[in-house]
Amino acid sequence: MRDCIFCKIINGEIPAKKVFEDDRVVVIEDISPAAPVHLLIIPRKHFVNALDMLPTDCELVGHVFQVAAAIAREKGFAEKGFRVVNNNNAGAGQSVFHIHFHLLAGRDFIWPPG
Ligand code: DGP
Repeated sequence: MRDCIFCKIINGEIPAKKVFEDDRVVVIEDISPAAPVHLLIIPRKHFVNALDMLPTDCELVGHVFQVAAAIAREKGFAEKGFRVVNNNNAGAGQSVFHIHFHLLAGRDFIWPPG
């Protein structure tokens, strides 16, 4: 997708600190971390957000959570706890309109989120 910052990161046109990638997702460090661990799990396929997904995309969403859990175990914060957050549209805090999932860890979190 032209002019999509995450498509450009996925394609290597814009640099980012990649921590994992496979055929379906790329995981990068967030440029503006909100926790000691703040990663973005970004599907390679461009979806604007959850409203753009179809039932045939369910497996991809499951894969995102598998990747999140694998990273949590590998980096040692699985037992302490971590959060996976997906913002949909501006009112919920979405600022980049290519679907992504925040993986946050390394501090205590409050509920409900702000
Ligand atoms: P959201 O507000 O939910 O759409 O989250 C977008 C996140 O993307 C936000 O935490 C900041 C991050 N971000 C925006 N631009 C860049 C970038 O160029 N590089 C990286 N690594 N992260 C970015």
